[in-house]
Amino acid sequence: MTQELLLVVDIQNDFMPGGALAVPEGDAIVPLVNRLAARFPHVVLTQDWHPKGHFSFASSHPGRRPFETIAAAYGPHVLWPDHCVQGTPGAEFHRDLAIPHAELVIRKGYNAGVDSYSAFREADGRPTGLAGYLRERGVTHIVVAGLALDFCVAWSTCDAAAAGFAVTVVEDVCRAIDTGGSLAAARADMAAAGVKLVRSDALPGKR
Ligand code: VGL
Ligand code: ZN
Repeated sequence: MTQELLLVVDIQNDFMPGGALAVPEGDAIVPLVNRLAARFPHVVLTQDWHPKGHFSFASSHPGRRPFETIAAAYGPHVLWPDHCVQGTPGAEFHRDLAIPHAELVIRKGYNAGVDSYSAFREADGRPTGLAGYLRERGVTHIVVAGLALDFCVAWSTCDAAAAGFAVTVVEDVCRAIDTGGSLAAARADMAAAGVKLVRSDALPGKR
C-alpha cells in the first residue's frame, strides 16, 4: 500500500524577500504550502539550522563573496550570505506557516564544517536519519514543496529517490534561487533521478 507524506522544505524567514538569503517570491508560496499541507494527513518540515561561522557562509572564507563557488573536501560548494543561524529570527519559520499537524521537524546543516541542502544526507554523505524514520513509518511516496527548488528541494528529492522512495515535487509550491545555472542543473538532476514534477491541481486525488 502506498503511504504518502508531504515534506515541506525550509519555509524560514531568511529565505523570504528581505531575508538574508532571499528567494524571489518565497513568501508567495506560504499560503499555498498551508493549503497543500491541509490535504495531507502526514507532514514533515525541514529547517535549515546553521551554527554561527558555518562553512557554507562566505563570511567564513576571507576574501570570498556570497554566490561564489569554492572547492570543498566533498566537491564544489556555493558560498552564501550568513543565514538561518541557530536561534535567530531568520531561522524561524515564517509566521504565517500554519501546519499544526506536522509530525516532525528535521533540522539540517548543524555541523559547522559540512552543508546539508538535503534533508536526507549531509554534503559529505552522512545520513540525517530521515530515510530510516520514514521507512519505519511505512512511508513509500514523498511529496515535496518549499524553498529553494534548485537547492534544498532538489537535493532532498534526489536523495529520497536514491533511498527508494517515490518522489513528486509540487512545482508551483516551490520557488528557486537560480544562481549560476543552478535551476537548470537541478531540473536535470531531478529528471535523471526519476523525480516527478507536477502542479498542485494535478496531484492525483488531492483536489
Ligand atoms: C538553501 C542555500 C543554503 C535552501 C539552504 O533552503 O535551498 N539554500 N541553505
Ligand atoms: Zn543553508
